[in-house]
Amino acid sequence: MIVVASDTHLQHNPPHEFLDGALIPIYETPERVVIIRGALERAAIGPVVEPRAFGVEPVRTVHDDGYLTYLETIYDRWVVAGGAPEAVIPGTLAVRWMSRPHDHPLAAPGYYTFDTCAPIVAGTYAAARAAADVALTGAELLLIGSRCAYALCRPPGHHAGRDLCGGYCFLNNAAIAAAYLVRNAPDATCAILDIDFHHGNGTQQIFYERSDVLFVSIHAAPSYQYPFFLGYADERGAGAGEGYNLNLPLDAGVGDREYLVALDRALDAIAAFAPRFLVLSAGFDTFEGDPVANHGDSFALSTAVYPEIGRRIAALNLPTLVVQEGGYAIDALGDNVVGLLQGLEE
Ligand code: SP5
Ligand code: ZN
Repeated sequence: MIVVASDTHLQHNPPHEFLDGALIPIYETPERVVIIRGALERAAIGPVVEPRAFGVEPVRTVHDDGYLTYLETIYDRWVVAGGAPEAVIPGTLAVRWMSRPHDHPLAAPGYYTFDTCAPIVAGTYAAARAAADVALTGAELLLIGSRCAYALCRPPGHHAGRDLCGGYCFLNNAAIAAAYLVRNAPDATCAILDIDFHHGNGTQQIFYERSDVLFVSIHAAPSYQYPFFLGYADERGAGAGEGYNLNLPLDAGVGDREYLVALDRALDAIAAFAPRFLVLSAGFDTFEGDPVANHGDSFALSTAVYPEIGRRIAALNLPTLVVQEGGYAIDALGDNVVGLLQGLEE
């Protein structure tokens, strides 16, 4: 399986995030990619190729222009205006129903951000664009006939909406890849299966009114878990997209067996849609020891389940792009990623 990866992610290395009222060392670290690459190498999964530079045009099909300009320019403007040089983290969040756009460097972060867990540093935009290029390069591989590719994206993407960052995400890599696939293959459709522990609220928002991209997400129920405000089962899509959004929220503590039952439901829905392509938003924070999920309400998946998840997804027999999302249990992350990819290849 071809792996696409870039070192540009190293430029995104904020020192902290503001989580549940505390300023803490950020969980989403460059080390995650180092760990994954080491494990891929030991397992002889590869070759590893560099992304091609696609330019901003395919990113603009998913994200708002004002938002992209914001991401590219805010760090310098923020520092000049007196913001903390460690990272841009908004002190005011614009509740959209009672807010108007605002371009002041200390106000714009609150307009374009939905939480305090997406700190921006000088290299964030370059890293996010490189991650989008990694996903697009993987998409290109499917277009030329590859059955499966792994896009080692960092920063992750599935929480990023059309004009919002949050949850460590700035550009929605999976959405950008899916949009590229359906635009560049005649009459193509694409399913996105999101198996990150957290609901892919950004991806859902981006495709909510579209019928050419089916979004299916298995995640911790928003009734008790981040991102809280979306991810319920009754969100089924709207307008032309009605019926093309499927949320499968799960209780805290689910183990391998219950998870695989939900996975089979997701796969049945995807099989019924019969898409031309599959994009897998692959988060590994479903693992039992994940520190971001763990509040007593994490899932309890074992390392042994990831190959089985891969095998069941592979049984769909669809050209599949695996896009890296979350996963913060550093000691197990490499094995879990390798397990999923090996299962997909069987
Ligand atoms: C891509 C991705 O996985 N983003 C996740 C961002 C989650 N951020 C907030 C999660 C809050 C969960 N509880 C904190 C528990 C600390 N031990
Ligand atoms: Zn997650």
